[in-house]
Amino acid sequence: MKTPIKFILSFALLLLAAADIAAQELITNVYGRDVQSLNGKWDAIVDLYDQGRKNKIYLNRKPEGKTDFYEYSFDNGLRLDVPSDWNCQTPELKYYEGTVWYARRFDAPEQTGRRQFLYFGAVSYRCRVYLNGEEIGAHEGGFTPFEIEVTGRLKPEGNFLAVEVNNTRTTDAIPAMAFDWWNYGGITRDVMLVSVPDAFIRDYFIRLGKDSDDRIDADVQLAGAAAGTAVRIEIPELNVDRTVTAGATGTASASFRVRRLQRWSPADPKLYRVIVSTDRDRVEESIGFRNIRTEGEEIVLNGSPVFLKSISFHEEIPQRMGRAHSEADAVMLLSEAKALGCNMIRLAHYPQNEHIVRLAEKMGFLLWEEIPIWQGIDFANDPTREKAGRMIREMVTRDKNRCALTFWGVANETQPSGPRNAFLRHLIACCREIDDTRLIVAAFDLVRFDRQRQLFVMDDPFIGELDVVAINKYMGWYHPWPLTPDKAVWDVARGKPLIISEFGGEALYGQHGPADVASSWSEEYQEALYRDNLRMFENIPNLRGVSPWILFDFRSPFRFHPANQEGWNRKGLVSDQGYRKKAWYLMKAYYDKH
Ligand code: GCB
Repeated sequence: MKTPIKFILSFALLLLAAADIAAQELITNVYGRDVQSLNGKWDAIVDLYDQGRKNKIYLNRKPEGKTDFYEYSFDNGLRLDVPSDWNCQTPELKYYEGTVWYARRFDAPEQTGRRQFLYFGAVSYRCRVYLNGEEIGAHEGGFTPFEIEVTGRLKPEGNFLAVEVNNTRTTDAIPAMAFDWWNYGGITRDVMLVSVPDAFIRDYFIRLGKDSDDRIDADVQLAGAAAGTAVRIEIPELNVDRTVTAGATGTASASFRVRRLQRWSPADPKLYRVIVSTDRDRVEESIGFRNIRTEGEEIVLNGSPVFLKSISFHEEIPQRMGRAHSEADAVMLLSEAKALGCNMIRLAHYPQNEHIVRLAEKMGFLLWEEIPIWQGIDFANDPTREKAGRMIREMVTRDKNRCALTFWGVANETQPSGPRNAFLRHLIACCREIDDTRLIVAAFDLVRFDRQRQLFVMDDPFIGELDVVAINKYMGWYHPWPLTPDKAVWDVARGKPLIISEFGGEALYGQHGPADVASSWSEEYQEALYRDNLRMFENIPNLRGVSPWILFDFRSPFRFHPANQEGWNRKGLVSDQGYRKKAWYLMKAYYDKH
């Protein structure tokens, strides 16, 4: 027993050190750049005992002399789709947690005066990247993008790219050892070779000024460009055509008033064509403009209070038992949320792919995005805190131009403690450093029933640090009702807006039984539970949104019940096969009324 544990730990430590060499800066809007897709079939080797690195299989050697041989080859073996998880691709890998090597060849016609970056939308959970036999970078965190510059390292033909992917759960990871979703491993999002001019537009943040309905603030960051470079910002439909000059650090900023701005909202998700250019580079995309703020207990969108009709889903296509990764997958998930009558999605419990975020914005969903600070995180561990900070910065950097993004979520169900508070404060600071326009939220589960006062209350002082407080509360499922739902009054986070960020219970689609017996796992029980909770919500004075848990049944390894769960969390309003349960109709009616 001793050796494998020691081995796993030292491997984890090595990977941790490797995480530091990951490229931290991201090129904004890679989908709007000159890219070569590296998606498709990759060769793969399953490396159960982590021997591949020691044996340098990333060199991809072939025997030359008569006495040569190598105990590996990427040719004629396992082939895996990229992007995708490995679990859904072969039965042998369904439960696999460990290392898989991915490799492919690609050509990269020579380009002069340009820089090239390998872009990975996400690799779950950690990886090292090798190009033409050399290690060029590493990354930790399964849900955020990273890039590695490869300028000068590419050959016109036959580049060999190998990625060592590992999804072993460790106590210092985020998420950590146990979490209520499937630990999919693999290169789960798009891979691209991005080409930009040697002086290029690395980043920009263009948004409606905080508390203004007609001032646009724009910050542009150039790379490799001389001070004094002119940066042009155009929004043709608003007659905006501004030129500003970059300073010594390559930063150019402008604030300007616009007239007759049509602000983005769920009812009218208006996006404008925005062009940022220099004499050397040009990027174009669609950006929307809106205001979001809180005012006492209200959440105010474009000057009017809004009630959030939200739903959560995992980045998973249940019918395929695999990670969602394509635009078509995004259409499937978001259409079902639209059908329910939602105006918001809580992307659970980690940043989901850009196809989902961008399509959600076009379809008119407000978004809550969070990193997987999900129970069991080692808050006292400094490297874990640094890691979480990097992760949340990668999330905010990627999505800061999406006006649909309303909430940065910093935690889900954490217990008060000094280290927890310091950790979460660090995350809030990381968000605000990049973007101080969004609302900061965290979901708590500490609400308890105070028998003396006959009220639901919460004691966590951390709520003082948040713009909006969110509560996960499973009345009728994990918590028996202490009184009838119509008498359940809440006194939680008064003075701030409150969202019920999770509630619900399990039901097996097609199973019918008594509405008052939880163990019937029936649609009737789930429906009654929803009815009771919706009744209780009427007694939460500062309630400004609800987000049932969850849209679809989802895969979860610790849902052991052989008949009713079979490895699925059955709290979905829609079954794994896409059928709506009774509670779906109740929720739909509630949303139609609000
Ligand atoms: C929670 C978690 C969520 C779980 C859910 C459940 O409180 O935030 O990730 O899936 O409960 O079904 O137990």
